[in-house]
Amino acid sequence: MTPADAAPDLRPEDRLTAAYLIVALISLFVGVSLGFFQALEHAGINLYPWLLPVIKSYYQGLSLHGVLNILVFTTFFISGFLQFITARSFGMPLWNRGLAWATFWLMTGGLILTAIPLLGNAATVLFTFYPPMKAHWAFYVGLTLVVVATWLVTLTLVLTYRTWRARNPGVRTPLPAFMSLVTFVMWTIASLGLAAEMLFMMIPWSLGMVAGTDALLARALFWYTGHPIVYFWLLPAYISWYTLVPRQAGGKLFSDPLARVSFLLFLVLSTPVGFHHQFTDPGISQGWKLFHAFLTFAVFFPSLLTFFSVVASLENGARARGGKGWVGWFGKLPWRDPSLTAQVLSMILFAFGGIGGLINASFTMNLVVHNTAWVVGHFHLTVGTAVTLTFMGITYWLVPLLRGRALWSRRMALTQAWLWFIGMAIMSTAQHRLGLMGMPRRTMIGAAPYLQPEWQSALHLVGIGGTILFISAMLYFANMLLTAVVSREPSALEVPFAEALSGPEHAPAILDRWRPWLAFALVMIVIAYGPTLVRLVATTPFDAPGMRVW
Ligand code: HAS
Ligand code: CU
Repeated sequence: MTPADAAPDLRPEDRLTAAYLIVALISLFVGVSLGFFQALEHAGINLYPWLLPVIKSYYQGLSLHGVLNILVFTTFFISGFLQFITARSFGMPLWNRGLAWATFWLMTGGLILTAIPLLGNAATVLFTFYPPMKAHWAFYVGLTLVVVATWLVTLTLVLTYRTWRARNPGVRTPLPAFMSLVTFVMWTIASLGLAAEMLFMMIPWSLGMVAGTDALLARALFWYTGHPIVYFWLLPAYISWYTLVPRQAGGKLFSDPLARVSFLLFLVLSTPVGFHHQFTDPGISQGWKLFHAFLTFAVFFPSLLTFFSVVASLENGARARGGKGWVGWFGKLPWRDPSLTAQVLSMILFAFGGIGGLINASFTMNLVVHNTAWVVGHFHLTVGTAVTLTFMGITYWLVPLLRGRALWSRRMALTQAWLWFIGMAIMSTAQHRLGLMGMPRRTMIGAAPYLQPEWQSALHLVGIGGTILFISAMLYFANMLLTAVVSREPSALEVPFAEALSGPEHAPAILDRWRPWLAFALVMIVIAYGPTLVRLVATTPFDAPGMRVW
């Protein structure tokens, strides 16, 4: 064997990732298309009669929009991307390709099972599916299968890591693989709440095996998972910002050890904060809510570390390209590269999303914004931009790499990224303002008798921003489709892994160990959730009957 062919063939991993991306992008396509109708509805243009008989109501569309965009698109994209990144950064195939493919099919099977009642208007319960709204059992079972499949992805990553570790004792885990592992391990701990809600409450209840359920316990279990899930979406974007973007910007990562610290803090702090979604729920003591508020401020910190690292790395790249001045270097970033442009634009909006998050988390301030359009503005900057636009930016190199063909159009991609940035800036600013004026979220606002005249101008901006976003999305999907099907120019891209100014050899050994951090994470969860969950389980009467409100 010559050294050249000693490198393992990772094309099977590429095909697996491609399969995940196809499902992810189809889901996103349907999801964002429905978002367009919502934005128009807010601007006074009700096109829902056109969607009959497929989509029967605003709320059915909104349920599909939420589930497909933030549960399905994210989960499939992340599973495909992180398995790819892990295999590439270890330079090794996944532990067992049969298991990896079986996982993909299980996840897809779960998605199909979820989609049937959603499309049939039997699960119009929004992505949070709060009881006593009751969906068809297939909705809950399907989503549970998707979650079980994500655990199998964790298993694949862990076993791949152990194989690598056996061959490389004493070596620091490569940063991209380390971060991928942290992401899936964090998610596996975090998803236990959702799994418990499904297995012990929603599934038996929807199958008619038990007569009643309980809204508060279900919400507590949901948000146990529902906050850390946002970091399950965000950390893969951070993986790109830390380990790929610095190289794309022409520079190096500021510090490898600092990046590890940030991810380990997410492992420890992501979960014990879920009550910040339940500040207004009765039945949870103020003291525990306040404790979760403080821990939310703590989990803000690793994002501040990330802000610092990413700006330092971008600056390093821009200065290497001749950038000068305190802020002038920003213009010297390679703005003609759509992958980099999309991701840097997503960071800028995320800075504002983060500030809004702090306002949400501030207990008493939350009373002003809770359940208003403000929250919708917040999460369109975070998951709708930091995550989605970053993932789009990643596909601008990843899809050409997987397909072996150049991106169909660089200009179209650049236009797309800027339109997303502009459209989202307009739409989300308007949503924040509407929230402050008291406009509720999750409401077919054009049909609301209490629609206030002073909301109108901002509502029009929601429609305009939403339209720009829709155009951006269509440019994106066209470019992806043309790259996959029509593009003929060969491409020989590599994964743009970045080097670090301060490399892994500077990382203390504790940053490459698992047990202490896992133990710390579990202790935090037991402290933050134990007393409340034990009390709720012991005292809850489980007597709420199900309702179909649609
Ligand atoms: Fe959030 C509600 C608090 C981050 C998603 N959030 C939501 C909901 C979603 C969501 C979907 O405490 C609605 C759920 C529902 O349906 O009810 N959120 C926070 C806090 C953070 C935060 C403190 N959220 C996210 C992320 C999300 C996400 C990330 C998705 C991916 N959120 C809340 C709270 C609520 C909430 C309450 C409940 C509200 C309610 O009443 O219902 C923090 O993690 C944010 C940290 C972020 C930063 C920013 C760092 C910036 C970086 C970019 C660098 C920029 C560069 C560019 C380099 C500290 C890393 C240069 C910059 C220039 C400006 C030039
Ligand atoms: Cu949260």
